[in-house]
Amino acid sequence: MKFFTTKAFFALFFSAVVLLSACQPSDSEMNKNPKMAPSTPEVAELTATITDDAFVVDGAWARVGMQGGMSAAYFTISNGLDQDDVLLGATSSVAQATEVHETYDAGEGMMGMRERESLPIAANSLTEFRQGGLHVMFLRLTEELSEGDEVQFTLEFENAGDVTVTAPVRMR
Ligand SMILES: [Cu+2]
Repeated sequence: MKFFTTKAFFALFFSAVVLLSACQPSDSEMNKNPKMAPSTPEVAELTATITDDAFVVDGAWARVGMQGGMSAAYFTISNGLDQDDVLLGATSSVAQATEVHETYDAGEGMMGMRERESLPIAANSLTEFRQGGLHVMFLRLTEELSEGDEVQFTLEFENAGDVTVTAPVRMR
């Protein structure tokens, strides 16, 4: 299930307009207890599984973007520890600003996105950053991101500390 049509999705990333229309509201972005029977299509599409006793960021990729423009990175946070954590922020050298964003239903068929300065990561949970949901946003790219490039960014967690992620750049 795709949350955006291709056209709307490109509008999100190549337009300065943050709000856009004709998108379906975002469902749950945190999929807790994925070992249980999936209750939504989003959970059913999850390919990552929780690794016991490990804290892993997996499956990362980033969207192509023009210098001065925007891009975003997607990945899955697998917290197989028995300890809750908190994502406090993200940094990178490819953009003048790197932020943790969530997509939200702004009402009247509009979708918006906004920064999450503190995102709880529950013990024994999978948190999927995906198109139309949570993402790491690169604002004002300092270089062009082309297909085949790799982007590095660092996620800052309260307990897990800094986790540096390498993400291949793709169109979609
Ligand atoms: Cu964003």
